Amino acid sequence: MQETLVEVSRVGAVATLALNRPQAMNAFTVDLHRELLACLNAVAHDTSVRCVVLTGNGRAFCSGQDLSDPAAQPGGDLGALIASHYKPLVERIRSLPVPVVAAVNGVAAGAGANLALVCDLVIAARSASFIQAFAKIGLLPDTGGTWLLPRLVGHARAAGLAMLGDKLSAPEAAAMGLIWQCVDDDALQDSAQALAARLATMPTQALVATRRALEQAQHMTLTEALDAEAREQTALGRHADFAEGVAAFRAKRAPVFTDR
Ligand code: T3D
Repeated sequence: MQETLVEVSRVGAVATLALNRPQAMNAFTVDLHRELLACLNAVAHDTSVRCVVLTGNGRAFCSGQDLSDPAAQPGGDLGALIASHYKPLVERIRSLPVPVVAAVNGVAAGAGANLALVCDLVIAARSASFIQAFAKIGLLPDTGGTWLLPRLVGHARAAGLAMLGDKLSAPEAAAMGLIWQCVDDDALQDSAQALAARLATMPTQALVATRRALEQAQHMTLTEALDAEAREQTALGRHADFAEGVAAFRAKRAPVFTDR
């Protein structure tokens, strides 16, 4: 029987996708890429899903590209592998119509580190770590690393992390603002589920518009960003969730958001 490379589970409106190649520290093969993308597409189209948690089975979150995979051997066309698998994966996560929480349960190395960092909120176990392992094998950060790192922690730290490839502990990552939160190991999955359940009750389209606006504002002037905020706000102002938010505020009750 074919091994399930991504385990999918559901609690309420939260779908959890767990990378499931623990024997290889959840390293990416072409098959894992295909299965993860299919799962992300499925949750994107399932309107009952309002938040996604991405995590790993076993002691790693993800160790990046599987270095024994025939598709990634020295001399091969690594750019083609990125174009056909890593780029679509990152773009799928960043365009998902619901927020995505990375629950980093162990080491996140190479593309695995940037897979986590591309998610909306990253929560990590205290014993987890982040390694921009690329330079150690003669590569540069991919899977969005060159774009993400300076935006998250500034140029000096981005260059240090990317060029040295040292292991950064989860507490250090939280302290430097690379990730949202670090929690005790045995609290990770419950904390990630609680965070996701909270996001699932929130106005989904506003959260996704926030992701989009934060990203787009990076290459805008302040005036352009103000205009973009006005455009997004005009659209959100016409959604049922805004009406519900205001009605709930006025009635001093909890809102029930339904737009997705
Ligand atoms: O196509 C392209 O290449 C372009 C795209 C590149 C994207 C990338 O992600 S490049 C970066 C690739 N990843 C790495 O370089 C990380 C390699 N792994 C490590 O540095 C270490 O394994 C870890 C720091 C992740 C964990 O270290 P440790 O000491 O906890 O465990 P370990 O003993 O090294 O690994 C445990 C097993 O997992 C081991 O297998 P074995 O000996 O028990 O049979 C090891 O070979 C395997 N493993 C870990 N990472 C990978 C892997 N096997 C294949 N590929 C891996 N990336």
